[in-house]
Amino acid sequence: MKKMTIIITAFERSPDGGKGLARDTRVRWALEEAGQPYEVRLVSFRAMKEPAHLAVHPFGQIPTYEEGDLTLFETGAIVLHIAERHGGLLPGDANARARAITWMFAAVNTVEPPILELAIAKFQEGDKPWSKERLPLIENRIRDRLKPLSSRLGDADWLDGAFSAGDLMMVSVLLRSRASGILDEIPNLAAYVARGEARPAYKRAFDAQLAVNTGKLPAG
Ligand code: GTB
Repeated sequence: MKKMTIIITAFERSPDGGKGLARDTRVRWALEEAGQPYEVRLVSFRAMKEPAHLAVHPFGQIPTYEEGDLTLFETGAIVLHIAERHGGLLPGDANARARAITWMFAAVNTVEPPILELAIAKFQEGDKPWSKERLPLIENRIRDRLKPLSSRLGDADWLDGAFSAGDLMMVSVLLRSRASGILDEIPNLAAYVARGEARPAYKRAFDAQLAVNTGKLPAG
């Protein structure tokens, strides 16, 4: 069977200037871990809300994933799809696989919401009169998630045995809590994230998105 080209979408210019925080990085990382080549279609903020992109992503966001006649959105679903079809991201044992997928859901459904809330509160509501009082409340909600995660991780390298898509998603989510200083309050989680960043596949993904945002290399 002919291998289909994988095409993902990413910001034409990420608001973070290439710090790797936009969500295409986690998809690039999964593809790099799986050893799958991919192409990137860059989209502007305006193009994201136009019909052509809305046909691929109903909420007008990035990233998306296209492979032949399959189109996907939502990074959790995209990373799971990649992990299920290629080796290296999910264990072979059925129970271990289910646990790795559980960590993927925990990342996007339990840990990411307060981290995202803080970003929204800072960048979209920072000028509101109540903002200063609200920020510490959200920061504590992040701590309420990171502390139990830290206890569960303990001194292990990864959340459940070998590195998996669960770690890929969790590290990706935690990266966005670093700027607040909260990640560095918890040394074993900071080290966990650093281990993720040190993986060659992460570095390739990071460099690829950085190149787009600094205009140094073609998107693919
Ligand atoms: N739940 C979806 C998923 O996981 O795929 C969320 C997708 C999403 O939020 N996409 C964002 C987007 O397209 C980009 S990643 N936003 C444009 C819009 O909604 O109109 C979020 C993001 C954006 C910018 C930074 N940054 O600059 O630091 C970090 C993360």
